[in-house]
Amino acid sequence: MKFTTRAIHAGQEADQTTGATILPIHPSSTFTQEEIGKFKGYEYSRTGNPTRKALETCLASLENGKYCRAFASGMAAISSVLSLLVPGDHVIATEDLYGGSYRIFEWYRGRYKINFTYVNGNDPENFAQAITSATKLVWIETPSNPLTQIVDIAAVAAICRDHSALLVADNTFASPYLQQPLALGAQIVIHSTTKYINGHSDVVGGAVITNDSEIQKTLGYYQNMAGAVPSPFDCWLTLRGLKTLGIRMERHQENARRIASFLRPHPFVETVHYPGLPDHPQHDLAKRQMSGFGGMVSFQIRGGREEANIFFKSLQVFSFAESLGAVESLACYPAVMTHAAIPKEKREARGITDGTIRLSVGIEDWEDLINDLATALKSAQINN
Ligand code: P1T
Repeated sequence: MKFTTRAIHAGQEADQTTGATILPIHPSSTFTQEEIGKFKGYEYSRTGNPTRKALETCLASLENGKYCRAFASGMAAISSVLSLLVPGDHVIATEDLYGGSYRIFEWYRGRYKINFTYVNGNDPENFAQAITSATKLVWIETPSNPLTQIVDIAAVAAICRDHSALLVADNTFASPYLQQPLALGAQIVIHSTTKYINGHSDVVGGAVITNDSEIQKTLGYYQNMAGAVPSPFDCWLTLRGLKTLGIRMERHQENARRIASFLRPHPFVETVHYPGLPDHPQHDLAKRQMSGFGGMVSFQIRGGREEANIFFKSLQVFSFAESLGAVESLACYPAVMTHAAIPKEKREARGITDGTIRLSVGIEDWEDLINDLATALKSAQINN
């Protein structure tokens, strides 16, 4: 079956006892057992829950994976993958990545003697240069947060294979609708389901998908042990959001394409980062490994914090807020918000300056979005 059919039906058959067409929310924390060791597949909701199971089945299907574990946040999903590491292991990560991922990596470096090397993800050769016999994981974000850099998943997967390292792809920006890293050779896909997968800014969640039964087993052990599981209601809301992922992504990227084209020649805009622009350095690669360019656009204004602040305060349709991937448009200031955990010199060296603005383009009418940006840019420019 094709993508949207699976998004609507996978893991969500009619309820066997009542015939309810829509999956019930199972809030029960516990499940009555028939006798010692005999029960209907569920014992206790930290370990497993039917509504969570439906979400996990659907997400595994959409990533073309065998297994999925859902978590209470994207960060909890990331923590579960880091539980595969032991002291002395080495991890290579893309240097453009979510500030919270950087924060937890640095925590692991300090506390657990795990070494991290950050590389520019633009060129697979950078991964080949950094890889050692101690490298256990290679962690990529593609498109990356916030500068939308693209990593060649298949090329990096081949390097990982040669060195027995696991390739982990954070697929949050693309969503499984536009990119499926397992098919390109990654062993693990993670998501902040808070973003496009849920799509309505009303749930925080995460997920890990894999085809490897050993990894699945360890993640399941960790999920039950650490207990950062999503509530049944959050799983249900996420499944509801997921049904429209395909049509939302089409609209997100159509609006993003128009906005990137509007920003590109604007006199107060220095650079625009959007993989759909023909002059994006990895436009051709994005075209090859993705089926669309997504809804995230970032840009540098010809100004700094003061001008950026005027821009944000002038917005009427875009909300000035963290997060991304929902139906409403959001504008964010990475230097102080999503990427504040990265020290200033490192952040600026990686291209996130006081003039960097990130847009999560929603599904509103594009004319209203462009008018909003035009007005806010004008206000910021006058002040410059
Ligand atoms: O916020 P949470 O659901 O815990 O997910 C963490 C996370 C993981 N990976 C990527 C690529 C992310 O962007 C995030 C969260 N990002 C934001 C909150 C943000 O505004 O960028």
